[in-house]
Amino acid sequence: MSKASVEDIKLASAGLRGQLAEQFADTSTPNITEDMNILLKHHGSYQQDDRDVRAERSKAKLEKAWSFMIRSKMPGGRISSAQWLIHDDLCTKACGNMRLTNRQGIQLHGVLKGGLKEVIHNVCHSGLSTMGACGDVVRNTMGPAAPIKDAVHADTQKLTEEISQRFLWRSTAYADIWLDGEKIDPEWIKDPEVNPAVREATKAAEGEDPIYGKVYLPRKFKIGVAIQPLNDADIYSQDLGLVPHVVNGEVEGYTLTVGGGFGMSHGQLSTRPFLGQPLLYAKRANVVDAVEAIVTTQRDHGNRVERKNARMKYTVQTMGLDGFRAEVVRRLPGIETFPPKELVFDTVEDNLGWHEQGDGKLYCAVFVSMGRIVDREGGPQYRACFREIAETVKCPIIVTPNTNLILADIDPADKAKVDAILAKHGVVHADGMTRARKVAHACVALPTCGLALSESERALPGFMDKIDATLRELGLEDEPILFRMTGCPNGCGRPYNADIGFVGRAPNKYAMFVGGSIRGNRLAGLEYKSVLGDDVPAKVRELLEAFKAERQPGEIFADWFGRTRTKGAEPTPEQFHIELAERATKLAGEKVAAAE
Ligand code: SRM
Ligand code: SF4
Repeated sequence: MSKASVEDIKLASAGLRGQLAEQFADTSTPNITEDMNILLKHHGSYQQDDRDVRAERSKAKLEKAWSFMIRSKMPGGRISSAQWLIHDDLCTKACGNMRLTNRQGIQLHGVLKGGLKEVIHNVCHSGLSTMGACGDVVRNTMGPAAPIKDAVHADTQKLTEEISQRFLWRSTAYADIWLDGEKIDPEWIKDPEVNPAVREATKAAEGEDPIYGKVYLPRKFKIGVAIQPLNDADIYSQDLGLVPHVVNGEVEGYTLTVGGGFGMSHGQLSTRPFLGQPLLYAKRANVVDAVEAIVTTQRDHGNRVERKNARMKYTVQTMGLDGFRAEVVRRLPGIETFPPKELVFDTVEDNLGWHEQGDGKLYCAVFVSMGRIVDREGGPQYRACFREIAETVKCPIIVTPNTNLILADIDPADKAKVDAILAKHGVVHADGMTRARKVAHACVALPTCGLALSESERALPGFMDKIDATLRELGLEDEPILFRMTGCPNGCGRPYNADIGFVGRAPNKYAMFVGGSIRGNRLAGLEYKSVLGDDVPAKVRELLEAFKAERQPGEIFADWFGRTRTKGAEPTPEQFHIELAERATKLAGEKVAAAE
């Protein structure tokens, strides 16, 4: 029997229900079937196994060490202290720590099958949700992290919440499976803390999902909002980016960019990263409808045969930007759209340290190494530190797109208290760090990610120690240079628009992409196909030395590279389209052969 496709599995799932409840009720196995894992993603969880022990368990003829990763969604990264404490408590059900994600969410790893329901239940009771954190739907919507109290920041945050609410999948399955049917049960529905969006979505749907239909989207869909000149949500990497246009201090409307996305496969030219392109400008009142028109265009025109080419970036390439725009506009009868406004960005960096937020209060953006909230022996005690802050200062908390944490709404009288708690737990302010270190990020990779080809989160700090030494030696410690790493070409660490991106190929081997930009608006090219981990710092040194020698006064790394270098190999659009067409023909042939 041939394996069911993801499309078939979604179609047969009855609102993403499948046999999840039955399989999680079965205590005789530590895992679920691969089909159900596909559905589980839409509920915000992945089945994984501990890859550190995979080989030794296989040798001993033992089953893989199965567990589940669970991802909480919070638009714009906003989480209250009470919600933080619930997540911190849940670490005991997981591997003892949590991971801030670069889409401003939180992941718990290592949750056992028997514990997953309790974890999801508690996340929901905290007022957040895991619905649609993964899967072929609109994911967590990213937004500007800084809690600046002005009309523009208020509107961008409101927009992330409106989008999140509009695009939650609708089905009673979520509540039935994880909340004991509490979907319409007084206990949790009456809980004032419960996210109203989850409540509405879980009780609403009998029958077909009004936006997603029966087969949901062809692939994941990512949305981010950024306020110029700070591109912290990295909008060009998103399927859909939104940038407010401000008139007299108020948001008049948003420019929408489409077709960004980073996943690729090494050596397969029909897959490649793309940056988003400006599509149109819409007045504020019409923005969420315009987003829906884009999402449904992708729903109806995206590739449902080849998942490798199913992201909206390929739909935009295949239809052409003008063709795509025409289809979106056709879906907005009676709504006027305009040419996009010009967009100018400076950087994707977080503004670390203490700042005024505009209402007499302060916020403090705290550096978290690789986003891992863990108590390290002899190192920062992140978990204990943020637990104490949540318990005693009780401030709103924000996860940034660079996986740092912002403590918001701090009374100036409490600044010393917060500093004392940070210092007590060895969580130092980033002042002494190189500027490159403050923004460097690596994806999770080993030991939990099933797709990792090499180390990433566990490797980058070591790489950066050596790179930092070179930066200091060359007097470049305050230069904005964006380093990012991923353990495979899927690009979770967003390496393809970094100044320098390391992309895992095999254990201790990385492709090096160079020539993106800290502004997030240029793609890097493949400079070195495969570099041994030990040789990476020397390759970086060569680039930094050349930059130091050749730069013009005040010129940043990205501008120096753009002025003096031709980027390494990157498939031209022509090559890409030829490969894409060849692949489609091959797949169609295979389908006919299978049917015969
Ligand atoms: Fe990702 C798959 C982790 C952001 C592109 N990503 C995965 C999985 C779930 C592996 C899997 O499919 O089995 C990883 C789980 C590892 C683990 O053990 O935790 C994973 N991705 C992450 C996170 C945690 C990395 C991080 O350092 O924070 C990020 C979670 C964000 C969130 O809260 O939702 C994360 N992933 C990204 C980004 C960056 C972004 O979204 O801004 C990208 C590139 C942008 C894009 O989507 O194009 C990204 N992840 C992928 C892909 C490639 C998609 C593609 O179009 O080809 C995969 C693989 C897939 O979907 O088949 C993937
Ligand atoms: Fe895993 Fe690859 Fe994503 Fe890293 S980039 S988390 S290795 S899928």
